[in-house]
Amino acid sequence: MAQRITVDPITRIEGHLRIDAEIAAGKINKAWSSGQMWRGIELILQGRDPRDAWLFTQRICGVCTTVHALASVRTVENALGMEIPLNAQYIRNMVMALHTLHDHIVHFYALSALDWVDVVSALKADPQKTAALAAGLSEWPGNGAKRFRAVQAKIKALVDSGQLGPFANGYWGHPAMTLPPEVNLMAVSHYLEALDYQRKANQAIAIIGGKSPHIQNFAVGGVTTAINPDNETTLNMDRLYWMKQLIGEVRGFIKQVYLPDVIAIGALYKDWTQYGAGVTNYLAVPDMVLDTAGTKFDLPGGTIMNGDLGTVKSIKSFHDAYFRDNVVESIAHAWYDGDWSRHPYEEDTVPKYTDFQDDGKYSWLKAPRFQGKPMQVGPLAQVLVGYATGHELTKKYVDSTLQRISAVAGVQVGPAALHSTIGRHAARAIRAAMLSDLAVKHWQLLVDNIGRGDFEIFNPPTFPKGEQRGYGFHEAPRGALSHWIVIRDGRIKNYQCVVPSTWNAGPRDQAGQPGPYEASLVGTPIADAKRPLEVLRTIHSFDPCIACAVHMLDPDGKEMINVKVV
Ligand code: NFE
Ligand code: MG
Repeated sequence: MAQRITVDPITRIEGHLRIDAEIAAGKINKAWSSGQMWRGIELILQGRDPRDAWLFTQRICGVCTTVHALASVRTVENALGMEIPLNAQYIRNMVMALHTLHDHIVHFYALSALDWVDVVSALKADPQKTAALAAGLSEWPGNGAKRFRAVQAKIKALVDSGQLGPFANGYWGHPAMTLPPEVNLMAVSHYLEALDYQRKANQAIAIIGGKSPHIQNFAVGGVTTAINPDNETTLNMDRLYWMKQLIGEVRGFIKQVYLPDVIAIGALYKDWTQYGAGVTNYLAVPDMVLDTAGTKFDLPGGTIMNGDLGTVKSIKSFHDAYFRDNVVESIAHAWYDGDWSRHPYEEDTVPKYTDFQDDGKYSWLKAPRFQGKPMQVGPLAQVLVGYATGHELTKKYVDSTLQRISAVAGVQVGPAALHSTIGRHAARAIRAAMLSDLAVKHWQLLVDNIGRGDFEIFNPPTFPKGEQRGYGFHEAPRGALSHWIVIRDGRIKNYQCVVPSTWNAGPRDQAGQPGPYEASLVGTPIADAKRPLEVLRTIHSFDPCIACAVHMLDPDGKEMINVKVV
């Protein structure tokens, strides 16, 4: 008989996510992903000035704090047919890249590494051997035996005190935790260092964005970051070089710690390249824009269908009709009134809660579809689109990463292995490496442009009478994010956010097609139904953010059950 498990809430994520899974013969054969919170930001926007939308939408999330700001200003600019100055593009790109670097570091270490790394096992490691192993992976100066011994002493003090602090409630000693103690010790040491480096990325954002989280320097039409090399209170060379220093430090951590860790851990868990593929239709949007109109980009976007890289189709500009015309959201299984499937310009958001119904409505998330198909979004989508289109930077990092994984694993690991739980981690680390290079590049583009005497940052928007429609996208840390606006006489008539975690975590649609989380769990073995670590591994590999996905609050203060086995 099938056994049903409910994991509610999934922890180490933003927001409230419930996963239900049916297990038969030791494997998941059916799964449901349910967003358990609702916020209604889209409704708050109705009737407001479109120039304010970015400030409201940015509050959708405290994790991806910049991404809705960026998507929103692009959306209004698209509706008004505006271009923005080059400096504004570069400044927005720097915010985007640095935010992503911060986010990917936090995700790997704080939010998902402990699904793979057994903290308690690190006590058994030999620090000398750990240093030798780490030296074989990278030249990071923090990888000495002295440091590892100190980290081990810190873990021991925590364990002896009986208060594990951030490491409480892990599945320590779980049979699916198979890393050698030395790798565990190295990873815990890097977990602690990651806290410093994610902060440095945020510090760089604050220099250019006023503060972080939640930057203050965007505007419809550009940015409000005044540039004057001779003024102490504006963006000047002093601040730019401070940023450059921080970018360099973060880049060092990504190349010498994060990417090598993912390579080592991915190789040692190579079985997990066989699980978690789920939906292999992929969607990514282009980003790191290079011109005023949004027609040239440093990171490519497009779609791939059925895991076949030969089907790749590019999304080329901020005005791309292929993207604009093919997005819909379905509410057939979501707690909204109706059962329609509509284009975002035509949508509404009318909450209507029922209970959790396996075959009916069971989530606050809508189900986005592209040409009627569920799509997986995120770093893996962008990396695969780049790889399929021959994008040089992507190819360089994918090929070298797969070679290094193969060397550690002792078997040839090819690009097909990326369609998996481990593949999502590998792609995120690859994307972080690419963005650390691009942050340096766009810093230079900004400095060169200022050096040419261009201090322009803003084109004022004007709102004509009547109706305008527009959309804007951004490749956020969790994937393709788009906002859609209908403006009427200078006010917001309709505003819809179609968000990365909604693409990935959304429920079934009217045709019964499961979303990416749901599909990815099917076939996953579960060693111990009372401690479903494997569910966490695959769900965390997407980097869930439910605040983004449903843009709300749990109003009824329901009891939070960790795991319920029925
Ligand atoms: Ni709140 Fe966010 C958006 C999502 S970006 S984390 O948009 O999903 O990574
Ligand atoms: Mg929405």
